[in-house]
Amino acid sequence: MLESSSFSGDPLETERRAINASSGISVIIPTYQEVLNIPHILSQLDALRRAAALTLEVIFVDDNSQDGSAEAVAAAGFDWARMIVRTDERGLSSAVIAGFRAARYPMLVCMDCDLSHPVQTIPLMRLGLSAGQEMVVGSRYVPGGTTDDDWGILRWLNSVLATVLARPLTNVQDPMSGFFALRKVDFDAAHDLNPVGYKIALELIVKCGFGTIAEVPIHFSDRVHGQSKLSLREQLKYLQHLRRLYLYRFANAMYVAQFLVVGLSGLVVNLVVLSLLLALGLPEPACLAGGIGVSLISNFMLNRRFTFSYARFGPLARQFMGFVSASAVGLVVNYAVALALRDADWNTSALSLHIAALCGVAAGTAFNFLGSRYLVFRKRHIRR
Ligand SMILES: Nc1nc2c(ncn2[C@@H]2O[C@H](COP(=O)(O)OP(=O)(O)O)[C@@H](O)[C@H]2O)c(=O)[nH]1
Ligand SMILES: [Mg+2]
Repeated sequence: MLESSSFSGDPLETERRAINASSGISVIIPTYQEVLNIPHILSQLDALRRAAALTLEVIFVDDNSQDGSAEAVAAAGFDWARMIVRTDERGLSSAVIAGFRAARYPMLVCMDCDLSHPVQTIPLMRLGLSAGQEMVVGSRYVPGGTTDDDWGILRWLNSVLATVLARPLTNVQDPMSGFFALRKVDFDAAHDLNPVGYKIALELIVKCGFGTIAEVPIHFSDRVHGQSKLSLREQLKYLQHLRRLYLYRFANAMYVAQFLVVGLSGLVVNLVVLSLLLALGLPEPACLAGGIGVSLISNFMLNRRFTFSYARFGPLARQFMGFVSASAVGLVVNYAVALALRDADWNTSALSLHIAALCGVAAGTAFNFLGSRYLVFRKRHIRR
């Protein structure tokens, strides 16, 4: 699973990034109400530290659990283990980021406190980084990786679905893993980290732009003590997180895709309103105008709220006038392109007018999109 690669170029840069068999390791463990697990994970790490002669620090980042966790770390009496207790912030990803910032060694490891991640894998992760990998992920889904047997079908489906949705962002088989290692220098250089959500590995994979990521198989054990904090709410937040990462990675393609989906919804709104007004017995021209008017408004609102959500605090009236103008010009472009193509000297066939109309729609939509993206909802208009 480990593919070796080496860094080229600047020798200073190579030295800065070097990880070797004696590099110190900072293990970051986010915790919330894990008092029962803390003594166990510390004794596992202590055994590993002695057996593999590791230079190691362990930083628990706890969100004020007030269940005796801080006392449990102190009672263990290890000078290489400490706990940061946060009272001003909550959340798994932001806890990991805080721990990574506080770390003092060149190699960072993140793991759960619930004993589901095998500590013996840590030296292998260091080997991966020293061989030139930029990140090493402890993976359940590469050959040799396993989970405890009692995963129900729902839990399994949930995990597979979450992983499949992340596939366009990364080839890593288990980007949902909470067990991974990377260099401190790479973490320090990462921009725009968004500390929302549960999937900090995926966030780092996308935002650090890693080219070489290795996966080492792990056996993932179910937690024995305490409860999982992965709630339905966190899982819904994951969809939001994914949308942000897609926007980050594929910005313009995402704007186009969302704009087209909104356009299709406008088509449905238009036809529904048209039918309703007809059923109310209004004259046909009024029904047509009603359908167009309501779909224009719904398209505007949806584009403002979702497609170009960065602009949702901008001036509403001005944006609406701009959107109506861009749509009107789009209509003219649509009509002009369709007419021009119809008049062009093709070998006339029955379909040609339809094809001309479709090309008109495509040109009008493209025009609408560009007008919306770069004029109506342009970024520099935003004032929060
Ligand atoms: N600091 C902090 N740690 C958290 C929070 N939520 C979960 N954790 C810790 O993050 C790790 C992963 O959470 P866990 O409940 O095991 O999630 P699961 O493995 O997906 O079931 C555990 O060590 C938790 O104690 C949080 O809000 N703040
Ligand atoms: Mg866990």
